[in-house]
Amino acid sequence: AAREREVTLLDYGAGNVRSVRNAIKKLGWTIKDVECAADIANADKLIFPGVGAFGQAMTILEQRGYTQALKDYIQADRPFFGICLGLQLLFEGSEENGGCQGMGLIPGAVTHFDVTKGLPVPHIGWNDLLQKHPSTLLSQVGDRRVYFVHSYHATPTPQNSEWVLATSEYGGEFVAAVRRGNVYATQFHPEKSGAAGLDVLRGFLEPEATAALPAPAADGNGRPRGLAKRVIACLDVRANDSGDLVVTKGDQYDVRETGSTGEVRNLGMPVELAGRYFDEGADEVTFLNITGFRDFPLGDLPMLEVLRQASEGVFVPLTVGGGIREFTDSSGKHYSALQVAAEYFRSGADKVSIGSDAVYAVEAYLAGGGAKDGSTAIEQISRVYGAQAVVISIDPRRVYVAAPEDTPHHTVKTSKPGPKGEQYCWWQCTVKGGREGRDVDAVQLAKAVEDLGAGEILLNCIDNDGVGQGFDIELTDAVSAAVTIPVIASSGAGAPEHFSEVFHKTRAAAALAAGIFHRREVPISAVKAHLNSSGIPARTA
Ligand code: 1PR
Repeated sequence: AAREREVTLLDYGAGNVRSVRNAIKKLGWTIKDVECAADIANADKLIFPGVGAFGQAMTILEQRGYTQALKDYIQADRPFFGICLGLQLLFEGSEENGGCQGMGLIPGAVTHFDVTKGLPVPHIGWNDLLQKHPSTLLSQVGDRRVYFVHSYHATPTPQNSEWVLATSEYGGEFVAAVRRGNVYATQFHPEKSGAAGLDVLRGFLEPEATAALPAPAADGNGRPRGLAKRVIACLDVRANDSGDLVVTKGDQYDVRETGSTGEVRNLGMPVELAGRYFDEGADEVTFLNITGFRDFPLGDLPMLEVLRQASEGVFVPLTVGGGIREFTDSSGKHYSALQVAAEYFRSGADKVSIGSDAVYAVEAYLAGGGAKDGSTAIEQISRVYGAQAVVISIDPRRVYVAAPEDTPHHTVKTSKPGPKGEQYCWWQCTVKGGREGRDVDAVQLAKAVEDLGAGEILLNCIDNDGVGQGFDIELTDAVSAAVTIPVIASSGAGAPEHFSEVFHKTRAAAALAAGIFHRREVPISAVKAHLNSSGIPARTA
């Protein structure tokens, strides 16, 4: 017999389900892993977090003999909770991977978001739920948003209406949660949806203790609705001169104190700060291992440990960057970029961010006339973990020219003329933490990495970093208008107004800041309140 407070987890090894495990543990439950089809049949409660691509997931389930066991379990109305792909697989089929069959339990097909509607795809971030019925699963969520990350979605139809528990809006209505009897599934990630998400998981695990409240009114008390613009807290991490990993912060990428000591600035401990930002309402937390370009990250066990510890208590998405590239260590052992990334995912990262290596990959891509051979880190990680798991961090620096003809690069007419009165500028990509400029511009890089399979762009700006005078609007506008994938504006936030400015004037989907949060100059809640009062949707709970 199953032990009390034990839930069975179907992890078919295609991606990171560490955060689901952490969330279950946080609620005081233990996990039994499915090792054979009989474990599915014998489960009291089964959680199925789908990760990776649709076709690959179906193939693995088939090979292990799980498909029939799952169908039988669900058709017998036993307690089941599918997450993300774990919802999509219940439908008849998906357009993903050129078309594949699903389990066929719910009528309808899973399709790609329509990119012609001008919305960034993947759909990443915190969105509102439109609850169709009262339920123990969702009613505790109330009016709070939940976290989505996906490029494909199911659509509510008259044929599947008996299943649809909640929908969400993104260029049209899509299925956010389904339910029939004891069978539930959500397109969103409860394990990444903060306190609201933990309430959803509790609603599944402990339905007897959870009341089905009436669905909240859809007007949200008049606040702006829909996909929230994300506010991300960033922790630049490196070893200080005594070898401890600390959160540091530079001005224009210089992280050392001025004056005779020249020490690496220390703004706190990474795990502690990540926990603080989760409590204060950050929509995501990003760790950048800023010396990763020279140190081998798998040799950097403290960073993996930071991630493990942070992910135990932080239930919003975690991104980690720095040193994601192939590497041969001193003993001659070779690691692919995919292996390095896999280690970060296993330790609790939801996304990895690639900096220098993306610039080299794009140089080769441009030299080859845009040919793709699948060998770059971006392609490899995107293929296995999905585009949404691959963020490209760009470190550009402004270069002034008198006229567009003076450079082959993408220029804009700038409102901030250069030192010699130059009217135009472009943004040069750099590698190694800004130490070396390359012959690639930020717009070129963004388009190329999108084509190579990246899911998101973290757009820093060396000139504005740490200056506190606002984001580089011209840069953010140029890059976010050039790609479909979401762009995170970064560098220069000094006040809540800088966030509303970048969202009003550009297509940025998120904005990231470091210094103002570390120094407690502006609370995250003040940024969110300001955004909402400016008519920009922001998640406040
Ligand atoms: O090249 O793949 O090993 O990745 C290295 C990563 O480390 C890149 O993502 C790169 O941006 C980052 N990095 C390298 N050196 C520095 C540095 O500061 N010396 N930090 C660095 C980048 C920029 C932002 C910062 C924002 C907001 N820091 O992360 O947090 O500018 O700051 P603000 O709000 O205080 O203005 P690879």
